[in-house]
Amino acid sequence: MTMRAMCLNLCGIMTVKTNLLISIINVMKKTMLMLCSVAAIVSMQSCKMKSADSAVEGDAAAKVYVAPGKYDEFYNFVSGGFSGQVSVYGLPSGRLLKVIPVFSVNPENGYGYSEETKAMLNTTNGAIPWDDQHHLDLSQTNGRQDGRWIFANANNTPRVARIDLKTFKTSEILQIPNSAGNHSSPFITENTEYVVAGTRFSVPLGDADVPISSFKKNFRSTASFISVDKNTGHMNIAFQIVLPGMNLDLSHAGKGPSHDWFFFSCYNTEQAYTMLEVNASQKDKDFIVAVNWKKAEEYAKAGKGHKMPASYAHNTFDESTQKATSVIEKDVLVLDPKDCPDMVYMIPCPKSPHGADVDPTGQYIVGSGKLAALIPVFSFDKITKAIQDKQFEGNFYGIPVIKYEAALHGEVKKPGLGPLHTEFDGKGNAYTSMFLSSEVVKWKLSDLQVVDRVPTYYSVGHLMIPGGDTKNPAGKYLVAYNKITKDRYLPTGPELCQSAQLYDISGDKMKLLLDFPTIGEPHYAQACPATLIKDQQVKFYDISKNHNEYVSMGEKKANVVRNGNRVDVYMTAIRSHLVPDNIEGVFVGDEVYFHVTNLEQDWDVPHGFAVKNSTGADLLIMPGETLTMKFDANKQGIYPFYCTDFCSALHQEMSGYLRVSAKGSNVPLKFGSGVVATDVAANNK
Ligand code: RUQ
Ligand code: CUA
Repeated sequence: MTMRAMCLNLCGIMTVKTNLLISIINVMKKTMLMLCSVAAIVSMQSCKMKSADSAVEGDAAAKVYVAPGKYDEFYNFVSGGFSGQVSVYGLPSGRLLKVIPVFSVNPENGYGYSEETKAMLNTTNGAIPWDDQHHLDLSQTNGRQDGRWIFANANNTPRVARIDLKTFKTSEILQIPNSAGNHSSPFITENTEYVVAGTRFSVPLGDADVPISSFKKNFRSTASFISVDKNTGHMNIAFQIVLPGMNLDLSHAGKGPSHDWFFFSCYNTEQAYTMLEVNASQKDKDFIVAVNWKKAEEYAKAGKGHKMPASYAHNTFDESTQKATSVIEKDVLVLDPKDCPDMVYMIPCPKSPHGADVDPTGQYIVGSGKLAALIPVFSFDKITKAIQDKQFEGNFYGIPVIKYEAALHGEVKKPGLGPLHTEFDGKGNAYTSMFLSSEVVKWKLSDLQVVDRVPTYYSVGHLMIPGGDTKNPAGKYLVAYNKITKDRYLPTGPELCQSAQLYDISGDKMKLLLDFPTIGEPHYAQACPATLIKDQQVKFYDISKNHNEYVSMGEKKANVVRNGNRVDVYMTAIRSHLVPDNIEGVFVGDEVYFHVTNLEQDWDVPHGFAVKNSTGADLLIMPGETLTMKFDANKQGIYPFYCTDFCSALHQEMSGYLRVSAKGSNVPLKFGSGVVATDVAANNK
């Protein structure tokens, strides 16, 4: 495609692809008077983009080449957006290593289907098989990544998950009450003291039934602070701060000097509840909400909050019983800024800010106003001083509003269009994604001058530098996560892939190295040196510590037990057979529970398990683990079952038969295998 054709196409996409773009441009037209025609500038900027080929230099291939058998330098954890999962890539190769099921069921391994994992997806509205997963944050100690856990948010049905990086499994999911659209989440404090969860959609507290038009009076946003147990990682909502009705968008914790603070961006301070694309873009400035969580902690301890009845699910996976349980929590401690002076301040921020990002020193807070023509950078020292000197310009529902100029370090002028997110390299540079002008812009924190810009293909959302939101970024690479790929990949029907782009940021100029497609829609991501994680992996579960109530400790323990119309099959799997492999005496109307224990004690020897016509999903059982599939015997017949994971040369032989007979027939309950010949009577003695 010629350069010109590509630009025309791209400009076409920018006008046709989403209404969002058009409405953003419309709002910008109104607000950015100095730009004679924003649309023209968008197309100008787009057309300035180099073609893909010329943007890649000759040595790019060598820089991303990881030789066969060699490891990548970084793990890259990428949010799945509407896939509800988290995917793991190696950097710099961009190779997909794993998809971790978090908020969506995963038939591949039975997550959300097996009896052991079903409870992970429980909510106060029953089991929910899906969510919209946007942001991730790796646990930290002293502001540095510690490789223990990664936290993930669910937007739609507000939840926060903790994934254990020893097993790459979801260990805990906590639902958030008094919230909707859990978007400014799951950002963490420097020592993982807290994970936050802020509402994007304000709602009435306590699920009250009120007219939508009573938004101003009845709707509230909340910022929940979830404490994380230092040793176990166990989460609990420590307190929830009630804020005015508006949309909390994103957040980041302070660090170093700003350690005690959390910064949330918000939009819709107009408090619109209809036609937000117009009505929530009226004001020139919204806010960065600065929350002193240390103070909040003290107020909570001093009894300044009140316990409010609430109902939310708290799901944990117990490694020893290998089973998830779901508990419904009954209340939440609520703090109102009215009763807690000096806990919350508002900082005016142009215009409908999206990202709220804190630099590695903890001194600078960057608000990315997606409709603003500049990037405001606030200084923590100045914020502190402004609070001391009471340099306020009024209040918002009683919360003091600091004067913009008093908090401002300075503005990055003409950075590009549609700033969304900022990360840092630890060398004094910031990198901001520009959604509308499709580029990454590098600027200096000291003098706020733009020093470099590179195109993205296309419409970058989040960007990420390994450790780029911590005290010590690795700073070698930057990854842009793009919303639109258009002509970059082989077409795949109406939906084209979304993708990540890897840039080398080790020199003065950013260099594009690699494109790689992603699972679902990528939003925020995290990356850390592989050395932090790779040597702590659980290789298999010690079978002697398997306390699953349906474990079979060896083939001799295999069994089939009937209780009314429930039939429990205690089954074992080891290369290359299942015990028992013949089961008879099951009748139409029975509920059969296959409890399959993988007896292997070796790394990377899972066995799979599937039954013909099962309406559930595959089980993928790790060595030393027990998983359970419920099978409804609906129709008479012979049902083969087999191992689905090619585990040995005799994998194809790893199979068996279940016989389902008509109700009322007199087929005795019987099971066995060529390895262990037994029957129910012998086994139950
Ligand atoms: S948001 S770009 Cu959750 Cu910025 Cu995705
Ligand atoms: Cu076990 Cu194939």
